[in-house]
Amino acid sequence: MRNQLKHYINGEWIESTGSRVIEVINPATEEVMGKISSGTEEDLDKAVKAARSVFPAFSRSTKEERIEWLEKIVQGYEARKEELIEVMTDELGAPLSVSEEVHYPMGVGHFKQAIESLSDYSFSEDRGGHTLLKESIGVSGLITPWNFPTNQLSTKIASAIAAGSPVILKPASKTPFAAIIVAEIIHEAGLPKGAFNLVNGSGSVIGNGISSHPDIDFVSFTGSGGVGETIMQKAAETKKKVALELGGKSPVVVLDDANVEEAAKTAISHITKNTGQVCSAGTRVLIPESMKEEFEQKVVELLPNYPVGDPRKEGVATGPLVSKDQWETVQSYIEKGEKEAKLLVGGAGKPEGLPTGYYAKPTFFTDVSNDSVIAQEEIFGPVSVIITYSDVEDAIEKANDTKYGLAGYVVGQDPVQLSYVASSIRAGRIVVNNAETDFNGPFGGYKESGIGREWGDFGIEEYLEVKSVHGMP
Ligand code: TAP
Repeated sequence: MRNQLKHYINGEWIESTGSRVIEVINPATEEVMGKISSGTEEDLDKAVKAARSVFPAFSRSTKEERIEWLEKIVQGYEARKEELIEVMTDELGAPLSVSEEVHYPMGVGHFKQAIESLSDYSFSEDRGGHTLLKESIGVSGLITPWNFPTNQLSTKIASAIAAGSPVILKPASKTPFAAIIVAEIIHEAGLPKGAFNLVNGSGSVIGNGISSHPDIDFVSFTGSGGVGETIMQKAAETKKKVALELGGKSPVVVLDDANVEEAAKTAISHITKNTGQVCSAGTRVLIPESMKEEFEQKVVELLPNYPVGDPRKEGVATGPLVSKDQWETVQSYIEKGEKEAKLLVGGAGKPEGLPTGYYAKPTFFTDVSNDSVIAQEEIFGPVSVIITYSDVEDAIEKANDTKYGLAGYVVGQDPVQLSYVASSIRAGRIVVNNAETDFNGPFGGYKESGIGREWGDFGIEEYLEVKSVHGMP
């Protein structure tokens, strides 16, 4: 059992002022793997006070000091790599290979990127008629989801440290233990007391408290659209800035010169990696009418190469969903899909031989209309829809016919068509032919996918205010 009933406030682990606890369930075994404290408003207040009191000094720390802290955090991450991988597998259900090849490098990658971004960053600029100063925004509240236990909080923490903004982190209650290890790593890195605080607890108490707290200047949130809306409303009371990274229903546009096998592999990997619990997953596959049959055959043929099973077992590509609630939500969408469209592969219920654990069958629907529920709503599970298009303009129109705009994917060969489609999709991140992730590429959404950007230079700027000084001596 991994119990941590304390919060990390002002440089030390302290008892909660409340006695309630939250049980954390391993989604593969359905057993309790540990407990955390359900923090109180008083706990949050203590953390805010600590952050507020270190703000003057932390916001004036030098670039070199910030780089040194970030470097020590990278070293700490590397030293605790194995433990982080195991914890993420146990609390989220990600296969060990996914924890090692996706979650771990993304977590540490943001700290490395912040070091690189900072090295070339200038917090002051002579703009002729005035001098521009970029200054820490103040105290930041970070609210993170469970689907990427270290990636989501690392991008926020790395950017905040780079900008000299003290933080209070509230990680998702379903996946708090990777965050606790990160807090221990940050402690070892020797940040000034109060610059980093971790308060565990429920969204309704700690998340809500962060959003409305008068001494918090900025809230960076990643999660569902509904909670994003609540946070914006709460933040409005004190006019604080918010950055919201919400969901998506991202298109994968397969061009008519694409290699069908590559296109099918791309579509499959979007719903099997992390069991489809990825905000930027490409879950609407747009294919030319002429390619439909061949593409469907390839999907059915290749899907068994991504086996579902125990995330600790070698060779498993797809683990369980994070929780019973998430499993039920996904099942209800699959049942809806069976009414709205044609089931190509997968379907409702648990995969054979996996009675325990929140496992779902990777599922593709075909003959899907872009205005159906399964084509418009974020399912956040291993479910994809195949939609046909007549020509590239039709593909672009359908790709953009969504309230979301987080990401888009294009698969094909002709560079002119690839770049035309990439520039026509209204989304914050486009990936052409499975290109590698650049940690300096801004991440965030158009439309209802959110407000603001994370990652790299743009991520740091979220934690900065700009000041124009006229007549600077
Ligand atoms: P959310 O409820 O949005 O949870 C995300 C974070 O917000 C968690 O830390 C949560 O705390 C906190 N929170 C909950 N209520 C809050 C409130 N009123 N004020 C402030 N913070 C609050 O996500 P979920 O329930 O875990 O997942 C539901 C759906 O959200 C998923 O099915 C998926 O569609 C979407 N989702 C999107 C993303 C991304 S990356 N965009 C990530 C996860 C989920 P607790 O953990 O304590 O509840």
